[in-house]
Amino acid sequence: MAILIKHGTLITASETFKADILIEGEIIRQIGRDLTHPKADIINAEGKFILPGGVDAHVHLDLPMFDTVSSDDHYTGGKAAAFGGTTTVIDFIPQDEGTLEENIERWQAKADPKASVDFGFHMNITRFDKEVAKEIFTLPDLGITSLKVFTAYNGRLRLSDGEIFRVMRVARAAGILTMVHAENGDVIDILVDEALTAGNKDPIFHAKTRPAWGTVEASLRAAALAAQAGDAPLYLVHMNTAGEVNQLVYAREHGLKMMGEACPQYLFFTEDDLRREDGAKWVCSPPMRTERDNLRLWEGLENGTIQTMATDHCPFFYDGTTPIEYEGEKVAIPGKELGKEDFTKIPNGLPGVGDRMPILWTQGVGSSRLTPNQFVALHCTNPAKIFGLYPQKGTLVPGADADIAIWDPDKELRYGVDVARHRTDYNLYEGWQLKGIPVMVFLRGQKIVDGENWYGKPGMGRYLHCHEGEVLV
Ligand code: DUC
Ligand code: ZN
Ligand code: ZN
Repeated sequence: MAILIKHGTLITASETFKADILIEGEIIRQIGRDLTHPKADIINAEGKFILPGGVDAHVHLDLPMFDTVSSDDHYTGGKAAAFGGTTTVIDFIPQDEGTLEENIERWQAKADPKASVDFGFHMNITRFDKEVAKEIFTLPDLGITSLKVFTAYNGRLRLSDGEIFRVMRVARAAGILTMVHAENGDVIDILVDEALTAGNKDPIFHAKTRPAWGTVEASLRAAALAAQAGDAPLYLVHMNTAGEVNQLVYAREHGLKMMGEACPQYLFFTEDDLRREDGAKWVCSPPMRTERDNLRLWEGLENGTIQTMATDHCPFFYDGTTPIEYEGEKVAIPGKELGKEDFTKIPNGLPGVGDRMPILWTQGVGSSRLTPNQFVALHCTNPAKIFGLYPQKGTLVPGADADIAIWDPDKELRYGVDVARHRTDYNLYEGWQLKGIPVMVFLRGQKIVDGENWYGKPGMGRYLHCHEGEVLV
């Protein structure tokens, strides 16, 4: 089976050029001018941009939280991703009971039959001892070359500084990248207790009890631990404060291999959104900050201080008591209403995997803040390189997987929950006017999105063995 995409303008992280693309089976066979093939299906992409399928390196699918579960699983989340031009996601495996390998097997058993786009895994390390240290060395053989540690969520996910230091040393020796969630867990717990005692239970107190200083300080702490761990490579997830951008610059000036990840929500929203009547929709951790933070994060993207754009996709229903229609069925999953009386009970997380590329195209490329090549670097190529999936993923080159998004730069639409395909009842970008969206998407040579139509299936997504990644600093 061959497909020939003709007359499109290809956009990679470094070049923009007109060419045809020949897909044979699952891979890109040829890129060049005036390509022909006797049997290929021809797609005329005149006037369209051809982008590599996006790589979202930070999603949470089917994640149990509080008394519910995030509302996109590996099928529905992959479908939403695909409609937004993303064909690879990297999901986090919680470290529950048992060995790391048992945890990975359990998560894989959930993901495999459902996945509708290709997927890799990061491993959360939230419990650490000598056994876990040994097991970390086995992760690369299982296809996992990144792990995440937390400086917050005391008594649940957090490791002590000493444990993080040890994890970083082991990870470095094993060729594994350490990712860090930077907040100050001690301060958060004290402020949450005080807020509840004072009867401050509205969503805004989610932001007020998780101050930006804690994030800035914890990001520098993580950098310092990485330095002392023998210059362990470090990846700062979901950057949300101006100060983190400064810490990235500082760490690099001191020769550290520290990279950073932005997420759209921290570019567009502030804690004022949590003051709205429906503020629970914006509750995630870390929380929204200020306009100054938004701007500094934009600068970090524009000048290359930040390497990737991911999402931290972890959606919940706003009103999980009222069903939505999803693929012809009524679906309701308990969500944000669980915290109606108390912000600490609002499930943390937002939809975003499908929004990432369309929103950033309009807001980033459309406003000339980002070039189309920077857009591809941030959304496709850099995450693929950092997490060891390049050049199979994240670029347009002969031999790569034929993961392709055909982009119509002129198409305008009003975005919102009815357009985005997340399995939830709201969208953060409701009513936003967009120009430029993916109109056809291929996963390893199979057309999975064509306009409004979905051709993907559960189980079509394949588990990706991540290799040791590149340090992009
Ligand atoms: N933050 C969230 O808001 N949700 C999932 C995990 C995380 O770190
Ligand atoms: Zn996190
Ligand atoms: Zn996350």
